[in-house]
Amino acid sequence: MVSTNQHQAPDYDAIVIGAGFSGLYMLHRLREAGYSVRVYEAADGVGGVWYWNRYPGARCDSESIYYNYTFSEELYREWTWSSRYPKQSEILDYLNFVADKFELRTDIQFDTKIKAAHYDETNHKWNIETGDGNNVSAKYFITGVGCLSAANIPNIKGKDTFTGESYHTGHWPHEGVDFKGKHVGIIGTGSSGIQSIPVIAKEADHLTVFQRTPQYSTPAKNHPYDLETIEYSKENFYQIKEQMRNSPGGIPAEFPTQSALENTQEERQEVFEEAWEKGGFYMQNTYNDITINEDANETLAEFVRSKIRETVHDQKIAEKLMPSYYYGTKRPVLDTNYFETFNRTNVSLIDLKNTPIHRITEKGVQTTEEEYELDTLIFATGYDAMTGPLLKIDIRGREGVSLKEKWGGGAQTKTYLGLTNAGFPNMFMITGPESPSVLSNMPVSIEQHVEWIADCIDYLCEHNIDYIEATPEAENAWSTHCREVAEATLFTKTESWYTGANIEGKPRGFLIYLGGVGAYREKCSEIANEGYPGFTMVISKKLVI
Ligand code: N01
Repeated sequence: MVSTNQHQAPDYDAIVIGAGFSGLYMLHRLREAGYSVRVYEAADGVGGVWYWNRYPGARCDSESIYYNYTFSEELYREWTWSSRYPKQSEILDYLNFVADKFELRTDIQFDTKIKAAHYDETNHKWNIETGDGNNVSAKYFITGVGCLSAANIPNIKGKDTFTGESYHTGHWPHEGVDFKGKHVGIIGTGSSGIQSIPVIAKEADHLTVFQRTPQYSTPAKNHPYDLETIEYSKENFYQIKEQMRNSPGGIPAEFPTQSALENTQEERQEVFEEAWEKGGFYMQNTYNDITINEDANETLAEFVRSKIRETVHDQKIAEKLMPSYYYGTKRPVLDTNYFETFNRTNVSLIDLKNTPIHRITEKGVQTTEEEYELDTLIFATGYDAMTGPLLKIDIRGREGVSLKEKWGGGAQTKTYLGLTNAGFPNMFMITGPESPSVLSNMPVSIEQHVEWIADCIDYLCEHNIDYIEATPEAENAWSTHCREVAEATLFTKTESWYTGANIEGKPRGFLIYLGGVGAYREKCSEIANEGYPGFTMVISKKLVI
């Protein structure tokens, strides 16, 4: 039970959970404005998901020069990325560099999980209980817990009986894993599986890939940066920053204006080939209707399938790798030699759609057809996304109602702008459900949220406001808008972690705002500039708006 410290001033102005991209910048921004802030972090270092995701081949799919903070030109100029896509260790080095440069560690308590956060209506403060039983309070409670930090290990029968080593990609041992001479199995072919499979295959004696859904993956075409690119990005800092902030996905890109169906087959082939050659996320940016029109989508889907057929020598294996869902409606994957890996003699592919896993045994994985004996079993099985990390904490707002109850375990998740919740005064979520979050370049979305929250807190302090809280009406309207935008696309027609379908028993819902980073920023700014319509603000029980 969180202690209430009746009639006492809070210990801090703000408490932030998490020391990843979100928490670090939130701390810096509020501290610079003179607020007292305490950050709590479960790990023993900064980095958030980049602290934990140390699996072989882990890299970010956003290009390095765009995958960083832009709040400080000095910081941007001081840091130089080595290659087009940053590897996990380099991102972690970057975040450590940021923490050192802005002397952030003094206000971060590491090795500390947050167990509960309860709102105290009498004193307008949040009482926080840490995992080790300590209590602390703050006027503002801010979550920077990430969207993909609650690891999912599916409840496969017998999963605890396996006697070999087993790991989840999102909780990889710091010392690494030695695969030499080992028979390794991996369950899952999302981004984590597809990045790690080619690397593990090179080291292991044998690798067995257990695939449930084949993926459209495109080559990342990673390469070391040349001096020219680095210099260009630094010299054009402001221009790049503006492009990122106002683009649909948080990355400078020209938005296509043409439908795939307006081109002939030959013309499309040329457009797709060009995008394929560039590598990265250019495929879905080839035409303006890839994610909204089934026929347009199929042209691209078939192009990628033809690439898989070309790459994989054994056509029986290629057929098993053939994806059939709408392209892009599961998170697009970038790879380095993924399909090529299935040409190796030490790699086997098990199609779980034909022969599902029956159980995990002491020795390995038993499908309906065969038992595969393994020394090491890897779960590349993803995350309880968006709501999972928040619902792991006992967060309670007004009248003791928990976030879990309010969101109906996820089924009735509603937020205002993905930033706030009715019934949870002075609580802010960085990249919460119903914001662009995972369908954007995360640092750009994180910066926008941090800046909006900091400006909002400034406003509250300047006007002596005790608390701000979203109205149920504003929340309903925002949620409806999010749903309508999503339903006009193909995203909601595919079962994915975007819809919650990857977690047994999780209610379905599409909790990402698809209107684009630029449009979303405009909407949030408009609300701030107009004095926060959609919120109630109270000074000592006197309603101000
Ligand atoms: O997880 P996923 P991930 N039996 O959920 C399978 C970000 N990220 O960790 O598709 C058998 O995508 C599941 O199968 P299915 C990125 O946003 C970014 O790979 O549900 N299989 C799927 O194949 C990404 O999208 C980067 O049928 C089971 C896999 O496990 C997100 O994190 C790198 C199963 C899970 O794929 C998550 O990626 C890594 C079961 N019971 C991650 N349960 C970069 O930027 C699940 N699966 C590079």
